[in-house]
Amino acid sequence: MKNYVDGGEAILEAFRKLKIDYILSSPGSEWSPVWEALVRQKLGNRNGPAYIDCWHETLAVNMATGYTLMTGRPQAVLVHAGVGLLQAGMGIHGALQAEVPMVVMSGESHTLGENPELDIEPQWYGGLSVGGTERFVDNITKWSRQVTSPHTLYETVIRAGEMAQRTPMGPIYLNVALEHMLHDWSPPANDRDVPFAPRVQAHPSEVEKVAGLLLKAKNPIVVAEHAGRDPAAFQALVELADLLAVPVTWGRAANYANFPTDHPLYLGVASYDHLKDADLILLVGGRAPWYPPHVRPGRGKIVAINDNQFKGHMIYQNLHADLYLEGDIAASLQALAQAARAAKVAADAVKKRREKWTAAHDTFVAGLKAEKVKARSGNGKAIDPLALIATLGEVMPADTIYVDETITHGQTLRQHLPFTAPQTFFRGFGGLGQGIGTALGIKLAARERPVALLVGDGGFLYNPVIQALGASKQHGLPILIVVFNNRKYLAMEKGHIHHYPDGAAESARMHLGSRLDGPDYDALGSHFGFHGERVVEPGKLKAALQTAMQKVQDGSTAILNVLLSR
Ligand SMILES: Cc1ncc(C[n+]2csc(CCOP(=O)(O)OP(=O)(O)O)c2C)c(N)n1
Repeated sequence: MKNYVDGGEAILEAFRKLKIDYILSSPGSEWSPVWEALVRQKLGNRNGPAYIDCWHETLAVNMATGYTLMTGRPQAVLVHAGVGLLQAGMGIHGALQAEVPMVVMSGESHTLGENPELDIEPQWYGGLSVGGTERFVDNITKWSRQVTSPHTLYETVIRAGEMAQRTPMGPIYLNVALEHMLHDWSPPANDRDVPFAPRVQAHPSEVEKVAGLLLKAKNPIVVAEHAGRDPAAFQALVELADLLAVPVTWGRAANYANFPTDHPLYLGVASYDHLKDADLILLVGGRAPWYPPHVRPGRGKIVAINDNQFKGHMIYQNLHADLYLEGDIAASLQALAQAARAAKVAADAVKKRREKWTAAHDTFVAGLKAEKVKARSGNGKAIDPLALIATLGEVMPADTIYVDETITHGQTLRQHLPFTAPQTFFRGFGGLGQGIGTALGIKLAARERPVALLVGDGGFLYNPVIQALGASKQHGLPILIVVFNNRKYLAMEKGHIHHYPDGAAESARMHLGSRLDGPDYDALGSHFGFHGERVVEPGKLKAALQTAMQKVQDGSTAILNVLLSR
């Protein structure tokens, strides 16, 4: 056996130094140098990243995203040349939007068979190599470049991993020539352990300013849009809210569980009516909190607390911020809590505030309950989406991680499911079709917790379903998939009617782009021996969900195809 110490080893060694746990990949022949290095790693019993082969590139990127959302640690994705990169593009765009760090790589040949000393496979000549693949992903990555030479390969990968973790976090793409990977490589004389990116904190003087406003405020309120992505920030927000009896509403476009839904200061999702009388609004992890953007939600001062306030991946933002606390969200919230503890807080005022908002919380919860009762009391013929959501809330264990890829049902499930701990809710970014991969990546990071993907029938069909189910089987990642099946792309119909309420389509009830005659979603898992059930009757829903959950707990993915009334 020959030991090739080449560019493949350089890449793997860089991944090891970056403490990457997984290489998520969809294969291409440029990766034989890395496969060689991985096999040597295995034969030599060396520690290093595990390799996961995926049958689709979007899936590979989505799994990396899910894993990083749970752990905070960036992973590596290897795809094939320009073609694999195009397939990966959907996931890369989602990762950019979600500010998820990762290193994505693909390669082409540069010599194309013209170097007599290097016998390159002929496929690279004649179309597979397009040149400049980094341009495919230029505006959907944080940074994308070509690796300049075999001599810069190792440090370029290290730098990509380090850069990806810096604010704004995001995917970095490297186009690496096959020839660079086949080239001999000498490990650096002075290699180093690469540290994770440090947390960057707001300056104490800025904290002091905001703490001053907060302590003076009579009616402060928190809008938490992406606060809960970091469990530490979730906890810090609970602590701060508790300390000063500041109520919290999740933002209108929350993609994470931001604050416990059973907390007496919790006011619901997008409960913006309360903002009208607020004299201070703490916008925590704001991305697109107000809609329409130009409408200011109240007269109170707005303080935006975030690490990355102005998101370069968005074409437009209007935060209406009067003040910024910039830096790690958890650290900012902890510093505010510390300042509040150090100051003399008017206990009476805080007590009164707590009573007022606890009453508002109770009213809100009673309203939710009434909505659920109504949804369940229907005519008994069809399952109301809220009846499904209510049943999920009853049956699923408290530590369930929900991954949401529904559309018209999304706001209802955010409002009604119990999210009492951090990392219990994730909603993906970007286009449809990424939910299963994200859920699998989350499961890979949290094997001990139940993971449930909630997805519309339309959204489900954009996913690489077979490939994802294959990954679930191959890598032992059982998840529950609940298809919210209304036999429609309902959002398309609603959007059409919104713009043409009395148009031809609505008058004739002829909505193009809306009808969806999908397959038996519950049967798709049968190829892998997975459980599936089609649920039509409301009376059978609970038992079906319990059975499906039992199957998941026994190690099998389960698909519940629930036919809904709307
Ligand atoms: C990749 C991609 N293609 C198309 C769309 C446009 N789109 C947004 S919502 C939607 C309908 C989704 O249908 P479904 O998941 O069944 O949810 P429903 O609208 O019925 O609630 C479509 C097609 C998209 N967001 N992403």
